[in-house]
Amino acid sequence: MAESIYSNGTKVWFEDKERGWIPGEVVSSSVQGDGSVEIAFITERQKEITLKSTLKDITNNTSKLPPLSNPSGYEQVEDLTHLPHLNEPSILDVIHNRYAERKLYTYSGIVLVAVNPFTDVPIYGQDIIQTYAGHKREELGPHLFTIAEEAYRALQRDTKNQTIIVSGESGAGKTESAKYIMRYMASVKSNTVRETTSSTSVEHQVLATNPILEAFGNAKTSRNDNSSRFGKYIQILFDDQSSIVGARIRTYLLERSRISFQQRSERNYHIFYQLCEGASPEERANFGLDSDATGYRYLSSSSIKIDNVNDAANFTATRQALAIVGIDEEKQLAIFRLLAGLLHLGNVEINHRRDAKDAIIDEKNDAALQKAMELLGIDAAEFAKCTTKRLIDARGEKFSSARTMDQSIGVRDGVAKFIYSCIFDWLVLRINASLSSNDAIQREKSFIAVLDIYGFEHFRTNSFEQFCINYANEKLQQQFISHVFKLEQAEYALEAIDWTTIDFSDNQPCIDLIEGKLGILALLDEESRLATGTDESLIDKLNSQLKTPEHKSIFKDHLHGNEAFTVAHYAGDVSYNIDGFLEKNRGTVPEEHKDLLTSSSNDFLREVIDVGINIGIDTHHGPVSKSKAVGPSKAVSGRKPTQCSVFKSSLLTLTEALSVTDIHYIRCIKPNESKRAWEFNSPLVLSQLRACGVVETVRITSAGYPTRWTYEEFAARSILLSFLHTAH
Ligand code: AOV
Ligand code: MG
Repeated sequence: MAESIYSNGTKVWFEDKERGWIPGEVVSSSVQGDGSVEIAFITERQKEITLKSTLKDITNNTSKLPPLSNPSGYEQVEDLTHLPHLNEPSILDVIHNRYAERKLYTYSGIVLVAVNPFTDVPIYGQDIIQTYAGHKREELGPHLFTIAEEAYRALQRDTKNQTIIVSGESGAGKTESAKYIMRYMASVKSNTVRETTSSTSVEHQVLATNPILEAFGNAKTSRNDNSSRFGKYIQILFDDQSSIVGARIRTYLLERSRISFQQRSERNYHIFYQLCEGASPEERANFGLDSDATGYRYLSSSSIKIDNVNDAANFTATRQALAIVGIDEEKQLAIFRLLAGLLHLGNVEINHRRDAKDAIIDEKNDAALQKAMELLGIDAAEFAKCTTKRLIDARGEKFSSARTMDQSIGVRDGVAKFIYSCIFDWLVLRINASLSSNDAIQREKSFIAVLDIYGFEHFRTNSFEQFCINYANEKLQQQFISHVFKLEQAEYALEAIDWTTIDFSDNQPCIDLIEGKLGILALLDEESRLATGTDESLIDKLNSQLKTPEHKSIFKDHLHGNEAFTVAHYAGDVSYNIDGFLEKNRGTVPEEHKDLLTSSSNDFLREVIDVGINIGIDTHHGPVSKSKAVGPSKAVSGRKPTQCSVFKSSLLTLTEALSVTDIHYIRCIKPNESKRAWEFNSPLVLSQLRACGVVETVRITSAGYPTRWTYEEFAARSILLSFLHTAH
């Protein structure tokens, strides 16, 4: 009986380098004298292949024979778990077929798979939102809105908090998806509410947070023209009538290095270009701003323009959004004044004395210094002095020692990064103050949160930032694995189904390597706290302590010896260049500069710095739960918190917060590397499906017991299986 699974004409899949998988067909099959089956196939490339297997392996689905393709009618199933043959090529084929028909979304059990169209698609309008409102998942095709609607219904039904986690690699479409979901939440409530909605309604305020945070926290990278350089967890707060009453935002580690340096073809944060392009003549005069962004060192290393992006128009949009969340014209100008100050600061010339390495700034003649300090409200001579000299306090005796040119440049850029991240912190704090006011918190009954972090990154050169970003993605992956796989296993156990645990790639070893007691983060922090620590001593330490049998498969030898270390992530190996790790992790500015900033004559700068310092030199802010709604969590006293220690603890808080909500998953897929509309690169998609666990989720179900089958379907299938078992 079993060989009839591979009878003449049966369609199968063959692996193919170029296309991932190609169709093939059985041309003959025969049972041999020894009881094995010999099957001949022909592939779409007209190649003939003959393979052998035992009957037992065929029936147990453990043969090395090519996977079966599905009967017609299943080419575009809406839910992959409904496929009679649940295998990788079939999954890929369905997603591909649907994409070719302009269907971006497919369910894979509890996960919604979303493939980026890289072009505008008319499927997110108000009419569509209203179509999805109030409908169950089965009634309409897969869509972001079905997930949003499910979360909304669950909130109404159980008043249990909900989280929608959007994941996927850089440029896959997370931020766009998150925005559509937020828009759905803001407009799904009955029409009557929408009609009375004014431009300052709470729904509008919630939506206005997007252009603001994107202007200040997104930038063009080589992978995505609008790449999020921070993580965002936004809770949309609902009252007992399921109406929106506010929102609460928490952000995660904004990339700072971008302020002073960008890789080729990348940009600084959008807001700088918006300001240069969009400021009025009067503002320009006030800030001494040149409309030509190439005149600024912090902007000029990058490409200045992005195709199809109008920075001036976006500047108007950013300002409108700021006004909507209650940041008035005066405060806006105060922000822009600081940003202009940073651009001038970057242009401060730092040289070294002809006869020595000592750094010098020509404070009297450096126009950039004068302008920068005027805008920032700091004494130019003082700034020049402590930037080029270090003040040393040796048991009450004070003297100064010269910094080298490179050290001074590092200090100058460090100050710029610090001010910028304080501005970002201030913005988030302000947005939270207006969107989660006491009144909103009083009325808050439950929330729907959307998590949109930076996606997995693998550039030609990867540094501290990529390490943190990929670590965050590992944490999410871990969360996903424990949720889906462990839950499903538990479900099988409940149903008393005897099945052997199916292997799935657990990323716990990688998490252990990173955050374990003597892992990378611990060693990085230890070295960062040593006055004598350098990047070289760090990599030596990593190599000597982590090259152990325990970490062997995860912490890999690197070809370039001591320049980098390689981590085998769930989504692929990444080599991190050690250059700058320590400095970026320390993330501090010298005390003298902190003093200068906190005693600035620019009131707004003092306010902003105060926020940044109180938050613990980081973006670890915005309470996650109502009970903790007491404002920013202060830095742990004593030791200065490092960037990665703050990041680690904020991810821990996030994981805890997620665990007490119902979770919905959206997995975004990037179909091609060149951002081309409707182009589907099968191997690329396959590698993402594999990495993120979609294939594995299905593989578990393919063992024979899809959890979402009805009892009848399940029973029918079990009977069929037992029939096959007894047939040989
Ligand atoms: P990401 O958030 O996943 O990357 P984005 O959401 O910024 O990626 O998407 C990247 C680009 O893809 C967008 O700028 C759009 O041009 C396009 N895009 C994505 N989704 C859609 C959609 N549904 N419809 C039309 N175009 C879309 V990163 O933030 O880099 O990890 O750190
Ligand atoms: Mg994004």
